[in-house]
Amino acid sequence: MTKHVIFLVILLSNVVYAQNSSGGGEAYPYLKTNVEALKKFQDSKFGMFIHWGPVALRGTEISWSRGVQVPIDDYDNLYKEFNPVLFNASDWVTTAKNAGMKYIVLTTRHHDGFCLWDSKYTNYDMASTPYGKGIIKDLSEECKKQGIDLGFYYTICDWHHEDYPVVYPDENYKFHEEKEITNPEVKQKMDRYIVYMENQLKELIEAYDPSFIWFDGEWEWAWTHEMGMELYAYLRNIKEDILINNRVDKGREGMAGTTKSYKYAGDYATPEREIGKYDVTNAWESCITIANQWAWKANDKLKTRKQCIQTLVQTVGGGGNLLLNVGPMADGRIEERQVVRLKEIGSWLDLYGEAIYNTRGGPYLPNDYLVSTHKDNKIYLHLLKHPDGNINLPLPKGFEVKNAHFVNQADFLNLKIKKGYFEVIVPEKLPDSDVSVIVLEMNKSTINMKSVENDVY
Ligand code: FHN
Repeated sequence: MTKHVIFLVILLSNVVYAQNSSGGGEAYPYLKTNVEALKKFQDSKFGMFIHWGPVALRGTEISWSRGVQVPIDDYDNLYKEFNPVLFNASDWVTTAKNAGMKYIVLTTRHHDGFCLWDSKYTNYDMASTPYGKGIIKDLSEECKKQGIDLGFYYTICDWHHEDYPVVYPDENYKFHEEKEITNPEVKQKMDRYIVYMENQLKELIEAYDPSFIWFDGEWEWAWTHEMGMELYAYLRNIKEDILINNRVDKGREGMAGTTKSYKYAGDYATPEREIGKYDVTNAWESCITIANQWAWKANDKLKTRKQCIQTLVQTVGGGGNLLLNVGPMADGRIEERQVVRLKEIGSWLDLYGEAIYNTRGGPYLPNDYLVSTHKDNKIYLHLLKHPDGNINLPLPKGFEVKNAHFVNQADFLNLKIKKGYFEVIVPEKLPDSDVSVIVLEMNKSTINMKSVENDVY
């Protein structure tokens, strides 16, 4: 029996299956996403992405500037200068909490191959820097202390590792090249590289107990669909309720991040640098930068408070989570202007978080001025701008609107109930300059409410 079949026999006995995710893909059709873990992830809505490494010393993009803006030899020796003496796990976690974020995903190893923990399997890691130790233990302990979930970004492609066959930069580099590994020596090295990854991932999971593994770098020819499904099953065998994104396999559709079909492994989809398409059936999470670069860059252009809050609302209203990225500086601090921006988002969530956390997207499909979420017996209408008039919405079958008011305001808004739809009379001035939220109190629970396909908006 393969190493995972035994696991499957155990798994079939006692795990609750998720409804709408593939989990193990076609090689492991019964290895379904853990539904409790997925529910907690989807309830959390908002996380902090952190891209960090010795490259912060140069302020260029992590991995992609290696051999381009920064000569390879210079880049690969940055670790010898890397001494983030101002790194403080409590500062990072508190900054995330103050933003209203419920989880953190850290780049443990990006395509440049450098490891942010003291790994038994390489010396190209934090233990070899003047700082002399990993940062993940402190971060993991602080996350547990503050009730924040922790996830690990882990790249499949590693342009520094001697056994990984694809290099970047290269004039012939292609993102999506179909190529078989025919050379026996390359095959042997790739097999050895897969063992390296398995060993490191096991090391990370057993030592620091992450809730998610956030794969990336799966697009290159050396990584196959079969390898992806095996790696997914391998990880679920180590920690049954761990969540693994769809970049473990080859099923995502580019930056849209959606999964082509259930034949591919992964528990949630990963749109990148864009708000994912409306999908309230399958779990998804948009990863978007608070600035332009993933890694820290001096004076990088920061998104405004309104852009950040509207991005969060549009992501959640579409049925997804938002993973908002910060790039800490080489000394270990998150720069003050990013801390301030994050706190501004947190202040909005202090007022309107009930319309975000533990909700699900819809039932009304997003348009240019409105997205919606729902929870318990409430529908929340998030106004991205004034609708220039009133709001006319179809009444979901079997439901009645009992009243409508802005969140945190007692005064009811005027409602006109008509046949099959209703009109909300919107005052000229909206209460919030970023996003105003109207709550509709319904006659019953909205938990099984279907999306409303209708253009009466
Ligand atoms: O190449 C990476 C990039 O540096 C960054 O990590 C993003 C975040 O998801 N993913 C890849 C680009 O798609």
